[in-house]
Amino acid sequence: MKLYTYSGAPNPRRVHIYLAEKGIEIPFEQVDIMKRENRTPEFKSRVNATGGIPVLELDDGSHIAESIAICRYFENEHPDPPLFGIDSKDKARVEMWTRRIEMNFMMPVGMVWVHGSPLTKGVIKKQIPEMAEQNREVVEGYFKFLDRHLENSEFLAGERYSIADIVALCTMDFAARLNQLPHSPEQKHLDRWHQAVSGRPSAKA
Ligand SMILES: N[C@@H](CCC(=O)N[C@@H](CS)C(=O)NCC(=O)O)C(=O)O
Repeated sequence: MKLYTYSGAPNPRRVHIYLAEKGIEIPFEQVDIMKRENRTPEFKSRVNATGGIPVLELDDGSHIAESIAICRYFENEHPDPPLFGIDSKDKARVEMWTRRIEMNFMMPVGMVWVHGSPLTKGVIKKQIPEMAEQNREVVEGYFKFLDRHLENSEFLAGERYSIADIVALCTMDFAARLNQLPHSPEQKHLDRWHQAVSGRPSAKA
């Protein structure tokens, strides 16, 4: 078993944090996405047809792509500590927040990255600066939404740290570090949460 990854990229980081929370160690193989190593015909035909990383290679030679699917695989194999919820309601809330963060938060941050970063300029056919600007506003609005939610909730899905917090942390750090989109320290509930999840040893993964 091994994980195809790229240090610093937000989607692989989800899996690294998740594995650190579980205390699971597996070998990694770096795939340099800036050099497009994940887009070679060989990688796409053998490892992941859609080209994204992370990808988990199992001992039978098969592959699982999509960061959340990889974490779910490990959740089934190593249920403790539970990071996808503990009962029907809790599991549904974790799912709800994970989907919200992926679709309503990571997606616009990704649009800022694709259409606004000099690092992606040579990769997409045409950057549309208006797309970056528009999505920047969506992200700023989402910070406010999260701040309001976290006023009454310790973690995103309630009283327990979960995969939803991992996905949100990776998205926020990606927004701040690579897209010049930090939250405001005046958003004190979001800031409290961010400091708490960043202070966990797993956040260094
Ligand atoms: N939905 C996928 C997204 C995978 C993805 O887009 N990964 C990025 C790195 S954060 C990537 O491979 N980018 C380079 C590329 O798409 O060529 C997941 O959750 O794993």
